[in-house]
Amino acid sequence: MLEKVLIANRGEIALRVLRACKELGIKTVAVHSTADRDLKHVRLADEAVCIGPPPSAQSYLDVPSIISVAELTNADGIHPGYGFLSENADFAEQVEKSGFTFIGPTADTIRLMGDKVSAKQQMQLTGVPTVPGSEGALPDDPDEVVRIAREIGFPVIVKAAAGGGGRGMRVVHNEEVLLSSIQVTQSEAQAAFGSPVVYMEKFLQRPRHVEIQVLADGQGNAVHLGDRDCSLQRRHQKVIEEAPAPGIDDALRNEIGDACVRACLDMGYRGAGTFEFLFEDNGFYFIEMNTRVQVEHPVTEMISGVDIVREQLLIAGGAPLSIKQEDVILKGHSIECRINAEDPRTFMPSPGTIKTFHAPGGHGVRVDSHVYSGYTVPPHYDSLIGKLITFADTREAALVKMRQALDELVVDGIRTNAALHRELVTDSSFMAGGVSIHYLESKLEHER
Ligand code: MV4
Repeated sequence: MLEKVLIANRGEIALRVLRACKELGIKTVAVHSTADRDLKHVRLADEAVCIGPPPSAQSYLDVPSIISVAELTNADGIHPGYGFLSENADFAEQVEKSGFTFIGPTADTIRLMGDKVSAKQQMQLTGVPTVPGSEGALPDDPDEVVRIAREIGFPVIVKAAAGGGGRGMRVVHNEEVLLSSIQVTQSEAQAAFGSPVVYMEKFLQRPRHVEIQVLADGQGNAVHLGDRDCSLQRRHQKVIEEAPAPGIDDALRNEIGDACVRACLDMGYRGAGTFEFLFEDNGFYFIEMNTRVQVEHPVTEMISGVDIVREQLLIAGGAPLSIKQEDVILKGHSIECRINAEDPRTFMPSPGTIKTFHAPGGHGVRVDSHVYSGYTVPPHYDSLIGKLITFADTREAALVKMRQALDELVVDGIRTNAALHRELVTDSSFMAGGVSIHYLESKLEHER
């Protein structure tokens, strides 16, 4: 069992990790930048150490500083949260080489999944369905590339092997621009990621983003906790997520979930993880795996009753998974609205001091937020100030609760996207369930 965990993150997820540690009797160390002295988890942690100035590169991404603090405070584990160093294999490796436990998978697993070509190949080994496309990286021979594209059929999408999350990809609609598009994507990939390797897939035109949550202990045990629909997004930033994904029947959900579990066992996966799929015409197509806890993990917690962060800590402490698949019973429906400090028209970050903050509450309402009246949102980090999560027997009832929660929410002094959420939870297409990844952007385009 871990005794003291260093939380290498900030904001709501740092608070989420701190709470799970406290419940397990694990001591906590907060590391923070000079801009983050007033964060709630910094106040609540057993120890807090300032590691640098506001820019992330000099604080939350400063590996030597973070490892030094772990040494100085005698921490035994490091929780990376999401973003920052959470999917940095070199960080995980240095943490482990310094004698600490990285709360996540091994560096080798992070590396395998970080390369989108090797991740896809790993899935094909186990029989997780992937998007039809090139077998691995694209070859240099232009004739061969054209042959592959013809076989897939246009439109195709060219993606950087080192990309992910929407970075380094390009849709190609016909053969005339194929080779030049590949070259541009390769140059961009080289500049952005230091690797020109690209691969090709069939471009799915109107998919949904559906992902599967897993937990594995690296000792031969793994479970899935069902799916989440994260299709409501703008510029690859998720806005609303929900579990389960509407309109997908349990047999299909369990079939894909079981395939993800087999993939975990095959690669010796350890920790919490998410398999991302595109879902179209009732079929799942793997695109990427996230080897961290995700922003939207609470909706899965609500319908499964499993505390995902607690499980991460227990697994990292060496405990075998306490849950078996037959113990996982998914019940009800949960929705999450991400509340951002941003301009409602331009979506530009809107930092500043929150004069008044009132969180909603009541039966089936959860608020994961680090902010409070008088808190100043710094301009240096992402604009998420909290997550409103509701849970009820049915999707309709969870939506009713979300409307009420949004009505109760007060955030005065800064601009937020609360009005957008109030609009979305009464939008007839969203209410019907199952909109595609393009729905929000096209709605915003038509309205503004
Ligand atoms: C795709 C796709 C359509 N077809 N791949 C974007 C983020 C990255 N994780 C993969 N992405 C996509 N890959 C094929 N073969 C469309 C997207 C995509 C997308 C995916 C999930 C959520 C939002 C998205 C927004 C635009 C494009």
